[in-house]
Amino acid sequence: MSYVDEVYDLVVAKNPAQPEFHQAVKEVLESLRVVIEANEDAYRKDALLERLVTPERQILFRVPWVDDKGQVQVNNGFRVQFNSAIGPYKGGLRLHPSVNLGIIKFLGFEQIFKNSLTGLPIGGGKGGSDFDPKGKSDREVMAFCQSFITELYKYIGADTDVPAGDIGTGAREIGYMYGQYKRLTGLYEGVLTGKGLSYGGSLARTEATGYGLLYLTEEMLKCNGKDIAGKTVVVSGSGNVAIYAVQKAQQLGAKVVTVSDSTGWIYDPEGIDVALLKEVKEVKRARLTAYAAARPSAVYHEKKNGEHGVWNIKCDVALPCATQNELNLDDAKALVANGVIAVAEGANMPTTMDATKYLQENGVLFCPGKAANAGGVATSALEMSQNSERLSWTFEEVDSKLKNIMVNIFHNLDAAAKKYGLDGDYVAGANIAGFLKVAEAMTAQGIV
Ligand code: NDP
Ligand code: 2IT
Repeated sequence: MSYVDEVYDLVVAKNPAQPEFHQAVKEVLESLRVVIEANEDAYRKDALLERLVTPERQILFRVPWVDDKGQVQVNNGFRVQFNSAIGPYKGGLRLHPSVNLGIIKFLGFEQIFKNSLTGLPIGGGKGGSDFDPKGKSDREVMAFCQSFITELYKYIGADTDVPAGDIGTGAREIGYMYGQYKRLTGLYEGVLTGKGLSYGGSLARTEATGYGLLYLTEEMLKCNGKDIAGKTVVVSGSGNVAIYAVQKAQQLGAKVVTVSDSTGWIYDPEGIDVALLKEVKEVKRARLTAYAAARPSAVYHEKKNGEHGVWNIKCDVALPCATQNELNLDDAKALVANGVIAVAEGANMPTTMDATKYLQENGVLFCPGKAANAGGVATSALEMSQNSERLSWTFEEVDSKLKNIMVNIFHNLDAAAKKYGLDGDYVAGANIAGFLKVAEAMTAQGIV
């Protein structure tokens, strides 16, 4: 049996009931096959793949907090410190009821390659909790965040592990966590990114993932003789990534006609009104029904079971920006039937493996999340640099560095795909380019 298949079987056997983790590992290992097989004996002797798929450390903890009725609530807390070969662990904290160890491991595993692709010195990690911030008061969210950090602070630090936002963790949560970390340690250091601008945050970090997604998409289209201007775009999600993807797509001359949340989706043929979307989502923390109520051109659709509405709308470019496995084979068929030319993932692993294959086989330009959404973590690394030198850069400075990073990522994965005879397979290109740097660092550092 080939080394790649052996290691995949081992992952499934050793990590039962973690389907998302298996999926992430399978996708990466499948595309590394050509690289591994060229050097199989050396990699096998060093157990390089076994070490790559096994987190360096996993921290699982209890998070007790008191709700507004005086009732004690208990959540599960997680931090998976996956790989520190090329830098301190770096990756977000997800707060969502669906969070479990397998979800955090899939995200942490993806993060290793994503962070490598940025070209910046950051290792891979991820964390979070099954706490649901939705419908909670600010005081309840603060109580949870303080309890979460009261345990996690022992394991993180500006030079060891630097968490940030993800689903359910935005500026409010990062603020409460930072305050508690500072109180417990007495340190004013860049231990978290996505901080507010008044206490060490970076300009353009809020916008970075969505903007970066569009910078990369623009470059991918350009290198294939196409232009983002004038294109019709469908976006899923209406959180941090989606909002700034919509904004940048419009700035680049595209028309975005959809957004969604977990209960429904909007079709707005006039183009999404970003100011209204921000008011509804960032200020009022309301549902998309509030957007539809304020916008005559918008039609709201309640989400029906198993149906992912936005992918049935005719478009040129599709940008899934909500969550994992939100674009399946039926959705891919609908997109292809409607003439889609490009799909780029703002979310982590939003496209199922069979859907990815279908899109690629039908000539759709497809860029995976570990490359397309790397602008968020890249700008987090720029926030770490600013914190270290105790300076703040201008919006234009950060934004132009972000754009350079995204353009470079595209060219690196394109070149890696070509080098291994997989021209146009950007999934393989991203996995190979991300892997090679980490593998070289792991090999150089010996058996650790
Ligand atoms: P937010 O919490 O700001 O927004 C998430 C959006 O996705 C919301 O519209 C939410 O709807 C929807 N959503 C979340 N879970 C589900 C679900 N299970 N089913 C349907 N819809 C869902 O998160 P972000 O925008 O930060 O993150 C979105 C994606 O991008 C995630 O995959 C994340 O890992 C990834 N990402 C984020 C980065 C960042 O910098 N923030 C960087 C790189 C990747 P509702 O509000 O109704 O729950
Ligand atoms: O998935 C991701 O890359 C993020 N949620 C951002 C991580 C970070 O450290 O900014």
